[in-house]
Amino acid sequence: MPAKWRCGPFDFALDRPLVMGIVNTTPDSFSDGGACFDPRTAVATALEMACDGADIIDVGGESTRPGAAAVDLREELERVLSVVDEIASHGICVSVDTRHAAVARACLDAGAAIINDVTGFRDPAMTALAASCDAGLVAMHMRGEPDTMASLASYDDVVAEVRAELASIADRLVAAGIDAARICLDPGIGFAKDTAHNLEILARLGEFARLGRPLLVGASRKRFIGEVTGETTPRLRLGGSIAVAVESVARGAAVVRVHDVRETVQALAVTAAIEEARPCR
Ligand code: HH2
Repeated sequence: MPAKWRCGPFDFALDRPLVMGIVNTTPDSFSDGGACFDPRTAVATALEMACDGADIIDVGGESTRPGAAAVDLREELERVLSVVDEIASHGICVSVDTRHAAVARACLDAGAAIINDVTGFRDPAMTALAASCDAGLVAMHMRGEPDTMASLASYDDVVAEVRAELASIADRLVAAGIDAARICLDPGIGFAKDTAHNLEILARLGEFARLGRPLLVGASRKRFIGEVTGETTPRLRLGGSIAVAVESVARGAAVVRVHDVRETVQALAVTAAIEEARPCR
């Protein structure tokens, strides 16, 4: 695993897994149905997550679930900007989850240290912005758009193809002058992947190590956990979400993106202690 992930003023030594807490300032996210739509609740939730051990808070103002209502730029900015500003003012590492360069730019100015782009910096304006700043970058794999991605979930070898597509995203970012040490890659669980694809990616996560970049896994409360367990309420998928976080870290993930920070931090601490206690490591 690479030794470091550079994110503006935050330099993460990747000697333990990082936990990224999710704060969706949306009325319609699949996982929490608007729990943090109110900016004061969003900030309070983020501060609580930081106290519970989150290393990064990921703030998003647009749901990417299939069928989500489109959000115009002004609305997205209004949802995220004051929240990012307030959380960052507490010295917390904030990531902005956006596909839009104008939103990312404003959030960087407000103190965000990471841009998390589910489209893998597909928009040239996003790549140009990334090249002009020193923020950390999360480049996620997806195909198409949230509304079309399900029809593009067709692979001969999902791991080989997603890995190759992530490699070409990383190459494109480096060719644009971006220091590779700023780049974190994400296979995009649930984005243009069905349940079998998600499970195979998780089972073979170790094969992404050859990309030479830290890996982020965002599986928390996602539909495939419901399909495996029969649990239809996203909020009640905590057990499955923790299982995925623990298994992802065991297979080399550097960052897990989760809704339930306190429980995930606890699970990872116990797993790490068990690993520590193993003789002849
Ligand atoms: N998943 C979601 C959103 N952003 N970013 C990264 N890097 N990786 C992910 O897997 C990822 C992401 C979707 O989850 P959520 O934010 O909980 O839901 P919604 O898009 O409905 O707001």
